[in-house]
Amino acid sequence: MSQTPLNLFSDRINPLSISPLWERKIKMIPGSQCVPHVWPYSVMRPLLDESALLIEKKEADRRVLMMENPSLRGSSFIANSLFAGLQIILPGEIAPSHRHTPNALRFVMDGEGAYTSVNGEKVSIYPGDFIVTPNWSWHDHGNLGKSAVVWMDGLDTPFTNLFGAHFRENYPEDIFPVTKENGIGYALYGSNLLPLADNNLNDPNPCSLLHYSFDKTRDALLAMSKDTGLQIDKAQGYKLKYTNPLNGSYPFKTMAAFMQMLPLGFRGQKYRTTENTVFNLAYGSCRVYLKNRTVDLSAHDVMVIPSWETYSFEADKESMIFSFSDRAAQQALGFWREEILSESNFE
Ligand code: GTQ
Ligand code: FE2
Repeated sequence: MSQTPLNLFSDRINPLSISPLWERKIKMIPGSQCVPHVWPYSVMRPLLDESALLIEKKEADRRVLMMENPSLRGSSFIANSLFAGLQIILPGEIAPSHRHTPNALRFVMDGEGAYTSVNGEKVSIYPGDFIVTPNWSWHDHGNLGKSAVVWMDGLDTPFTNLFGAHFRENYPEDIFPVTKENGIGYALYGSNLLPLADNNLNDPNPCSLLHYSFDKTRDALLAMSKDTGLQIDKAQGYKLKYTNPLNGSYPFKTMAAFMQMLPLGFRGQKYRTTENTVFNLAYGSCRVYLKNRTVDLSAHDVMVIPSWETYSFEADKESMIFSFSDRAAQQALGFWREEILSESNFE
């Protein structure tokens, strides 16, 4: 480069940790360095079974295979704003109680007999269920059944780490005392009813709706698909968001969660959004058209679609897809956008 006065100036300020805006290299367009990626269950499950033999019972809480975006190797993250891992827990095992500042969600994929306990409320969980673990709440998990249980963990760890606010601590015992009536959260908050006096507000460990059962979610989606008055979303099919029954907001300040149903033969339109999304196919099978390729998803496959990547769905069987994203944070901050790109699918 020729030594113009401007170049000489840049060279001089560079050692002072100063850069001129007129030379800035950051992206000022939507999208990130992350790429869409799929982790097939046919690959993940044998690896999880193998990890169960390698990682001891008392370390069961660390038996997670993290799905890292190919462009974020070493970061633990599946997208710039999200963490996702698959966890396996064997019959008789417990994952010791702890708490952390990241919020966590679980989506149960396979196996029966597991429970999770959040701030002293124990809930039995079944495939297709969605579970909320609010930040800083004590939680432990266990498997009282006869088969291995696999679920997906979704966390907003990139947010706590961005702010330098990641705290984690272990409870002095393996299990946090169960102090609440079994199923209290569901009974109180899961039936379009709310307690008149919200004593919860003064409770350091308030109870709330922690568990959204697949039975109800599926029934809602099937009813939605049969009601001719309800319009199908041209890109996403029939789609429901999980909400906090206290105020209808997303279950977390950062993360939103959804379940969608693609009817048999559905051909979705090309779509893109700024939200980073992790999908997990609950049942059925579908095809996803990406920019330069297509991927086929079957049950329990995980797919990440990072911000502003164009995709469309096509269903060769009736399918239900769970997903979580950073939409809650993006909408709260005024960043969120979406776009339907055309009337036609990728060919
Ligand atoms: O099971 O509580 O995948 O704390 C990452 C961090 C799972 C858990 C993860 C966690 C957990
Ligand atoms: Fe945890």
